[in-house]
Amino acid sequence: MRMEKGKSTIIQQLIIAAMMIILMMGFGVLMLLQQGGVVDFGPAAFYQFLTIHGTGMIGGAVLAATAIMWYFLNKYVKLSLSVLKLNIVLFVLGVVMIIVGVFAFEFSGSWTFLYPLPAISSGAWGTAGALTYLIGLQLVGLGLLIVLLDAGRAIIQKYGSLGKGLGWDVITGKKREQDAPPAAVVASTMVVIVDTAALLSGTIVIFMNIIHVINPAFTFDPLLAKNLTFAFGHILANSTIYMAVIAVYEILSRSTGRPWKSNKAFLIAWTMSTLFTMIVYPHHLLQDTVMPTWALIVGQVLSFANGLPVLVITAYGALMIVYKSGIKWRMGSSLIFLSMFGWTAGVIPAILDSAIMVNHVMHNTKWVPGHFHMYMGLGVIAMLFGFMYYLVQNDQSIRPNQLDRFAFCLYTLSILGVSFSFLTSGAISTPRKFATHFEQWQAPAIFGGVSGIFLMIAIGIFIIYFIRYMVNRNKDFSVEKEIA
Ligand code: HEM
Ligand SMILES: [Cu+2]
Repeated sequence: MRMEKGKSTIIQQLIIAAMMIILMMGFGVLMLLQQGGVVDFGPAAFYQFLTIHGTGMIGGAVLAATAIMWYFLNKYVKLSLSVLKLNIVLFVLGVVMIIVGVFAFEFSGSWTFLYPLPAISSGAWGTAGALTYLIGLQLVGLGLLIVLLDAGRAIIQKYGSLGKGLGWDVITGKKREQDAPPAAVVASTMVVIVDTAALLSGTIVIFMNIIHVINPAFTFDPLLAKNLTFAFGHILANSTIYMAVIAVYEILSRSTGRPWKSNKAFLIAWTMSTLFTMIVYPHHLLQDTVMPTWALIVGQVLSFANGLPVLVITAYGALMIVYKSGIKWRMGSSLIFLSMFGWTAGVIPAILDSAIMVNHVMHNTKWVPGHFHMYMGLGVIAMLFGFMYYLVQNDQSIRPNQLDRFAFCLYTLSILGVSFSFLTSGAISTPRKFATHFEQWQAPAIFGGVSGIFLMIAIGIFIIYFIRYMVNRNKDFSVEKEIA
């Protein structure tokens, strides 16, 4: 049997992403154990861990989510496989530079690299560290940008414009609902739009940082830099869910044999989230009193509504498509269904936090990592491994066994453990990004660290399944060759 075109590249990409994610979890565990007073690497190492963990996790999630988006979008429009491969090369090059920057040259300015921090480290790192880190990050961004531009090109070629990719002609009644673009195309169009904006902001601010590091006499407006940086970081991190959610649409509709219809409500929800995702980033700037008040209010108010339209329409759709469908729950569909729960549950503490009253108390506490670990860890990560199991399930005799089902339960419980550890710490006012904790803050951190170890075991079992599949597949190929 011949492989679908591009599938082995997708698999390579998923393996790189999955390996990165489990490795980065290791740094997460080390941080929690340090905060919990169990181990002590010193504050400098903690901030290196924080930097590599934040960058690596977002990078790994983006890489995996790109694989999901590419795989399904490619069924509707013609994408370039060489561009996808080039992205992997740029990604790996970039990650190597980032690792060198963080561990060899000790850059530890966090994945938010807030200007002018890369240039003023009080001796913690030098020019070399800042430059390798920033250039590495730029390479990773460049890889994603070319994949998105190619996707945008393909969508425009087939549907006429990005607006039509979002189904605007259906919303305005010029086209019938039955002829609306498929859900995968709508979601990809949204991602093309928001992530191109994010990557352009990122590129500008990374370049300005690079010039400033080389020549400190060159300065620029720190407030502008902060706006660009958080537009970049907020949108990029958020968009992982909008890429990965394509797996929900495609896998649930294939597993139930029912189509996922892009009706008007669905299209309107996606257009709203496209807009909101791009304009709510000022919720990261609430402490910058020099920001125009209206921008802060818009960011704050719309944060309530940021992902909500798409979340509601997707959660509702997922329930409806599964209801009385006689679906057979396999690892892929189970993880995908679980991810909907993770995404929904993770948004609740985020919405709480975007209430100004709550934000006054919770801002910069571990409540914040609490909510994003829940929706990334139980949302995006579940979508990613759900996709992985799905990709493999029809291919071979290799079937998930008791161990995989055990891993499914372990994964669910332990990521909840990690998330609740953060939320509890936040509720008792533990600040985030602190290398050491007072004694009364340590217990939740230790609990989270132990949960994180169990989480790594669960993810390890997922990865082992995938590796078993790879080994089997190679065997199959050699058999094929022998026959040929
Ligand atoms: C075993 C699982 C994990 C553990 C134990 C863990 C632990 C941690 C810890 C201790 C921090 C620093 C918290 C602080 O500010 O005090 C952190 C930050 C962070 N984590 Fe995780 N994490 C895990 C999984 C993930 C996943 C799956 C993602 C995303 C896909 C992720 C993304 C991030 C990001 C973006 C930050 C913020 C970095 C920064 O503030 O600069 N983590 N994590
Ligand atoms: Cu944000």
